[in-house]
Amino acid sequence: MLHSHNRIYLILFFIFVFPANLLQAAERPNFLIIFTDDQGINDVGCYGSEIPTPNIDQLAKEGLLFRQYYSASSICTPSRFGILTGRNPSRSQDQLLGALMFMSQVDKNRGIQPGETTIAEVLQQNGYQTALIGKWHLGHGAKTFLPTSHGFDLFRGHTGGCIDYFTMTYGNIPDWYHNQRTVSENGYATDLITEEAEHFLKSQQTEEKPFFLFLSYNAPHFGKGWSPGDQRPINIMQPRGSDLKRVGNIQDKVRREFAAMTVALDDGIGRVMTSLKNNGLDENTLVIFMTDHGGSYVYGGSNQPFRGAKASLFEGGIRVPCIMRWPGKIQAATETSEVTWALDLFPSICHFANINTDGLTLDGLNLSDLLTQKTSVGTREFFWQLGPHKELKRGRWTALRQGDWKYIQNEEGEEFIFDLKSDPYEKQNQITNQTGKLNILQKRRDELVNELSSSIKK
Ligand SMILES: [Ca+2]
Repeated sequence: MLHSHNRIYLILFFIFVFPANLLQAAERPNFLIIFTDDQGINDVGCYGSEIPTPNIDQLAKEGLLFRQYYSASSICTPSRFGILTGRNPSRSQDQLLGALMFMSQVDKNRGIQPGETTIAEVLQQNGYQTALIGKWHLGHGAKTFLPTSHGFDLFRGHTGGCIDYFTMTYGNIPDWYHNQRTVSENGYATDLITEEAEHFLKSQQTEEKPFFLFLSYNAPHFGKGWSPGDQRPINIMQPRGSDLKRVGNIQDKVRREFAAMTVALDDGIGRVMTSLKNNGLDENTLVIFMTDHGGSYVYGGSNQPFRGAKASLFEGGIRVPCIMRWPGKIQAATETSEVTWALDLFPSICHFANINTDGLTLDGLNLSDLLTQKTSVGTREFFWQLGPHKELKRGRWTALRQGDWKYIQNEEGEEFIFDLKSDPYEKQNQITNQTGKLNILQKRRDELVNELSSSIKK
């Protein structure tokens, strides 16, 4: 039997010399979220697109492909707020229900506020190394809005909704950051983001901490060039000539340009996955590929056969491609039609990182059993809201999915009810023959609007 002093020394040894969190650190997984911009469900090869995306398709061959996965919004800023906070964007302090505009004076004072808790912050506090590479779009006026103020050890990328792919400026304003400072870079934005990710992954070989990398490509979103004649920024497609040749079979000019920007993105994803493997990290990393919302037809995207697009709440705006890959944990080459959304990532990641989320108000579910054992997540209820946006001439939308039923009210006040089980492409509006259902869903929508806005953190 140990002498009581010895026993105390032994206990102290285990607490201080052999800390439990070091043991856990070796076992805890890394997380890599590959987040693309305005890439619709018909803009990914393995979902049926004519655009070749062999590297994204490879993720599906090695992982789980989601058929009913939703983004938190059909617009960039609220979608990003949702995925990073695990909370419905309607709960955001600044009511981030539309796109933050880089040139707007009002939006210099709006963004993700210091009181909001991000997944990066929680992981950082629990011993993870955290990085955001690429697009932010959650605030750009003050340091308090930058990723480094919201849990990211490293930020390399841009704060606005898009960038000139060749000059790393928004129009003619520099918007390429290294942490809290703008830096000048030459190259092609998609490649710079890829190279930065490769650099980060290489550094992880010798890093004791597990990592969380939010790899947020701006592609295949249009670029923001500068019109010298008008002296103002303009939206332009920015493919490279060499990439255009690879998709020369696509007849429509804008679609071809979008496809060229998409193949460059897919190359980048391939390089990042190679880097993950070459650095011996891929077995212990959960890789999540998804897009921020549906594509815009004006700029070459496609959500066929689903109805609607970016900035609408029909399925085409919010039902997005999503693939998760984790060798040995998630079965390869599988699919699921379980109804899930971006807000499920926060609690799922915390589960795998062994972090307690008690005390946080989260709007998603832990998907760990679905991922590793294909357990059903049951019936879900999702609510989306888009705010009016004068500059972009957009109005307010709300939508509610309850089980297979979906209610939508669009910016003109028109209402729709669809049974997604029999009508996933939202062709049969059942507003006249489902009046009972209409009343239930309208009432629940009203409740959620009030409940979520009253829960805003002050
Ligand atoms: Ca977007």
